[in-house]
Amino acid sequence: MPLILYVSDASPPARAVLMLAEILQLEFDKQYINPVLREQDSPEMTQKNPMRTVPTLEDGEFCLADSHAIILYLMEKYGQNHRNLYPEDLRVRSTIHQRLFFDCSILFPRLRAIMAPTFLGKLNQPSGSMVTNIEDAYRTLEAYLSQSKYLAGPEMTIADISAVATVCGLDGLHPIDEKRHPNTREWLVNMSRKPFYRKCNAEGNEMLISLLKSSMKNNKQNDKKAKL
Ligand SMILES: N[C@@H](CCC(=O)N[C@@H](CS)C(=O)NCC(=O)O)C(=O)O
Repeated sequence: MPLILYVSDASPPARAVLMLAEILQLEFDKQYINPVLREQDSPEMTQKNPMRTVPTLEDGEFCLADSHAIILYLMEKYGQNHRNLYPEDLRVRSTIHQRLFFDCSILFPRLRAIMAPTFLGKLNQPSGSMVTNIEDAYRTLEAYLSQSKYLAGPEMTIADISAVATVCGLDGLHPIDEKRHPNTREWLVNMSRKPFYRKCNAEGNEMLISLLKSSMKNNKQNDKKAKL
């Protein structure tokens, strides 16, 4: 039975899974869901994933939500020949887990805090506190990346693949200042040159940024009209 992945090209966490799948040479039956149209709220999707988010993985009878959980599942099940992406050393592995939780609990929510109200027509530019939160996340990234070339050590791991899908979106909205965060900028440039990034992430990220910027512009015009 083929693996089914419910995705949206604009979704950063969906693209993180697609980048890993590209490295592992996994084939999916991709089912496209448009989160802006709330297609994830259908009864069928709600049953598969009560959180109603993309990506969602279906492997036979088994359904799994959250890109980080999906990435770990795919690594355990299909990653035997790519152990460098998820080394067995306890401390390295624990650092990888912490960086994945950092993406899940800090980085992505700070991008989503802009995405959700923008697509609902309620935001015409990131607020001061949104920008402060993004800068705070960049400071943490910079601290990690001043210790090592990649997020969990000298080699690229699943932590980098997961985080880069979010960070490129944040950078599109609030660019990483090279002077203040030189290691983060260098890491992003390095990651964005990798073949799996070009194939599975670059276009979707551009689509997300331009969609967000055009929605903000529309929201601004609508605000002006409402005030007339
Ligand atoms: N932590 C989750 C976040 C998933 C998520 O929020 N995805 C967005 C699309 S980028 C979504 O499905 N949003 C719909 C919603 O939250 O209702 C993951 O890593 O998969």
